[in-house]
Amino acid sequence: MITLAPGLVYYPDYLDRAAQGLLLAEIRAVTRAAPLFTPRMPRTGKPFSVRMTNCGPLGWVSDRDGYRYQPAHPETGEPWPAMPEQVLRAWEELSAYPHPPDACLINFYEPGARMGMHQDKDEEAFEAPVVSLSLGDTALFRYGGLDRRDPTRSVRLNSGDAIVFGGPARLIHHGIDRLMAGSSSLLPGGGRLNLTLRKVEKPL
Ligand code: MD3
Ligand code: FE
Repeated sequence: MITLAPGLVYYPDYLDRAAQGLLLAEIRAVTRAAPLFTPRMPRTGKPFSVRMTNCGPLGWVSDRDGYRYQPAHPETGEPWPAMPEQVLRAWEELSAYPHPPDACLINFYEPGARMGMHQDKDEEAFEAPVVSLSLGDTALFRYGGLDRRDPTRSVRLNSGDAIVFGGPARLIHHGIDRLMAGSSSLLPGGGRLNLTLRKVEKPL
C-alpha cells in the first residue's frame, strides 16, 4: 500500500488476475438484474458519458431532479441486487470501518468516457471512507484538495487496483480524465469498470 496523502491510500494490484475475473463475473450478474443506465445532470438533463448501476441496499442516481440515493433501479423499479461476496470482503479488508457498506456504485466507462472533477457529498456518514476498485482499461485519475482551486495530482488506476479515501481525504475533489485504450484485456470490448463502496446512512 502507498499513502498518497493523509487519508488517501492506494493499493496497486490489490486483486490478482484470477480475482479480477471472479469480480467481473459477479458484476455481470449484477448488471443482468440491474441494467446499466445513463445518468443525467440535474436541471439540464445532459447525459453523463459514464453509464452506471448499483448493488446493495441503496444506489446512487442522478436525473433532472438531482443526485440522491434510492433503494430501487430508476428504470426497472426493482430493488438493487445484493452486494457480491468479494465486494463485501474488500470493504472488510480495506475500510477499517466497523459497519458494512450500504451502497456500491458501479461506473462503466467506454473508451472516450470521462468524469469531471467533483466531490462525493451525497452521503450522511462522512466518517466512513469510500473504497474504489478498478477493472479493465487503465484510467488517468485526478485528485485535488478540499477547495476546488487546490492543485491536483494524477494517478493511473490499473485493473485490480484499490484506492481508499477516508478521514481528511473523504471530501477531496476528484475525477477521471481519460482511459488508456487497449491497456487491459479483462473486458473483451475494452472500457473500464469502477466500483465505489460506501456507507451512506448514519449507523444506528
Ligand atoms: C475521492 N468515481 O463514482 S473512483 C464516483 O473511477 C467517482 O469511477 C471515479 O468519483 C471512478 O464518485 C473515481 C475514486 C474515488 C471514488 C470515491 C471518492 C475517489 C474518491 C470519494 C471521495 C474522495
Ligand atoms: Fe466521486
